[in-house]
Amino acid sequence: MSHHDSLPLQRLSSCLRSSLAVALFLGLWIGSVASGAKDQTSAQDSPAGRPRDLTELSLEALLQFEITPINVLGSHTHLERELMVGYRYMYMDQRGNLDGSRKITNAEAFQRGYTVMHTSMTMEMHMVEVMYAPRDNVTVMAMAEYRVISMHHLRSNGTTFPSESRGFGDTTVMALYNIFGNPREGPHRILLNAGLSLPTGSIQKRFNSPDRLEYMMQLGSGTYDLLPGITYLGQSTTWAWGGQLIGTVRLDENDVGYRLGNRYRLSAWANYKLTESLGPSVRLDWQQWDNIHGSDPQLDAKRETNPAFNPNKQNGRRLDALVGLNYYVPRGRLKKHRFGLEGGIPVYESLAGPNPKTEWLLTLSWSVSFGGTPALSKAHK
Ligand SMILES: [Cu+2]
Repeated sequence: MSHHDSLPLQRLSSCLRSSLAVALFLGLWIGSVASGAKDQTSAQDSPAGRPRDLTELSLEALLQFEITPINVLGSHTHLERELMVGYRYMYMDQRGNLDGSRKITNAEAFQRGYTVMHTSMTMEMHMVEVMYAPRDNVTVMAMAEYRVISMHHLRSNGTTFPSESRGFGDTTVMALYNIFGNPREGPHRILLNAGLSLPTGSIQKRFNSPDRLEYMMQLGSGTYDLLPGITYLGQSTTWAWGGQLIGTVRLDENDVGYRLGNRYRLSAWANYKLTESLGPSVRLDWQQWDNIHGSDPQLDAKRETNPAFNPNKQNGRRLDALVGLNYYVPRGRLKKHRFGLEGGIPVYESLAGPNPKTEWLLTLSWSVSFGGTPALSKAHK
């Protein structure tokens, strides 16, 4: 009785929705590439109408094509008076279960006395981001997110059932301070990230039942969380690389009676500027998170039915390897638009469990910047 046979309609519809999102995104992307190419011959002049040396133009474009690893929060800054608006879509697919770093079958889990197992879980996140730089060395940002999480379950008696949770997640605000290096020239820069996560996501979600959903189906932490971090950025005319260490530190216990474990994330990336606007990327992303302190009293009765209800079985760590493609539109009607695509798989994962194992993840992003002062105006004049 494979879970792949259960609920084909739900699986199909979720599959269709993701394919649609991907198709829409690729359409936008190809459209912008085409319109960029069309404008290429007609737009060699600078905004001031002053003809400019081609090599200088492409150097400016290369410097402007600041690579932004699309799934690393607060990993780029903007120049003075530049505003950025962006949208990101993330899809994460989880299938089967891990106990530690070992795969565990449903039959094994049932033998241990559990009565319900998760057979698959998907998470979709829609993230809207706004960034603004009051000065070259300070950028502030805010991000809101909407999550759709769905799960499939198998009972020890062979029956299956789905559950779903959707709604706004927590909201993040962050200030980024450039503490070392020149934001207009590089090549080496260090940023301090000072972030705060606001508890806008529900921690009391239910689905077709008076019973509250498990911890991993809740949409927020229920607490104010600090996001302290440090980011290193390196850049040459053909490469951009960097690393970021960021934590999520929970400040208090939430109203339900628990505090999510702290999270730590270490990311390192490299991005090659293939042309003045196209850059493939590679990234390694390490994440680890602690157990829950306290518990949701409404979930305690189910601790023995499934590990997802047990606050002491929520910690884990994971190393994802990701590849991506970034496209920056240097001129034309879609000037200053960026498109990004990044996908990856965990190369290592260990979970207190059994709990759902991550199979793959995919992020699509779009952003556009407005205003700001030209990159060369201060540095070269
Ligand atoms: Cu930005």
